[in-house]
Amino acid sequence: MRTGTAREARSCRAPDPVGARADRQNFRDAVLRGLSSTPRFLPSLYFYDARGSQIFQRIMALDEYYPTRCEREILERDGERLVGCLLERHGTLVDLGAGDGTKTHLLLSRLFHRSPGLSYAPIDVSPSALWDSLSRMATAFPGLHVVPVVGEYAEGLRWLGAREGIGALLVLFLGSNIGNMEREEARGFLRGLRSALRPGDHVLVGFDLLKDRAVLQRAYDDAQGVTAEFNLNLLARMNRELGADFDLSGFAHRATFDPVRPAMESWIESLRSQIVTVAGRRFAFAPGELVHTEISCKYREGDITELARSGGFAEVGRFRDRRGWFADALWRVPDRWP
Ligand code: AVJ
Repeated sequence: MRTGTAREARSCRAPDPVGARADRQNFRDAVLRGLSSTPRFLPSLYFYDARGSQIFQRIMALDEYYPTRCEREILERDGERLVGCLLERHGTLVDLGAGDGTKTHLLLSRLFHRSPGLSYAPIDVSPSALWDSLSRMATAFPGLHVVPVVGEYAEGLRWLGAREGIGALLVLFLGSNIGNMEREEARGFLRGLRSALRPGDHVLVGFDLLKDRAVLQRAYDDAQGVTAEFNLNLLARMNRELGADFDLSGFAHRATFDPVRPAMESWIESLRSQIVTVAGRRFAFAPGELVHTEISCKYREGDITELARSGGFAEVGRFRDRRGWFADALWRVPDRWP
């Protein structure tokens, strides 16, 4: 994990080579573990290299991919109430999985002139996405105290636990990023988040709500094939970084709906019998074989209530878009727990 200031972010655009080596090592280990498992999987975390982050930007602009626009509608309409806990006081807006930061920009613009000593702490695994949003934020909000953290959520959480002098926290976990975790994993994550926080801190969590399955299917298998490109970029990334020899035309994107979790799931299907070399190891793929790449959970209102309770949070409010397709839940760390 690396941290720095906004000023450094502007002068030092390239990710540090030591961190990059560590990323590559982690990627290699995760890939070899996932491809050696039955059934095979690849962790969705690795979608977000520089290319993947760019493709995800294009996903967010798709007509079919409604979550981004739904959540933006909520942040625009209810922004004032969502950031109320930091208004007129010294505190820190923490962004878990900050991505390109456009949603955060919306919230920061409500806080910047009114909260003296405000800090902004974005945490993201993608150095390129982080540095981009940082330089944009430094330009939009001159003088804003920015503490960027390149790393996974767990590392970011440890950093949170060790903090001093940055006031009350409002932690953003937007975009239904929580949906990438299985239910039990999400519970553990939220418990860990709550234990890194102090009474009076707040979290704002975005949840994609369960809806008509045709709408879901289109959102995860768009007509232009941008989501397919996003998914198959995992193979291209292995070719680029691990000396793999995937022929991308031998694989296809698949999106399925699991009504039990409920969740959308993404897979990479091998279209023929083929042997691929990855980091010097050979892997045989059967025709029709599926590699699991992502789970995107969909939530019922009661699931959100249950997650708040099991995480040890008190729910302050829940905000939905007009169509009721997406919800942002505002939770507070209570004074006493349990
Ligand atoms: C960024 C994890 C919320 O699961 O909807 C978009 C990623 N995958 N299309 C999601 C994604 C396929 C997205 N999250």
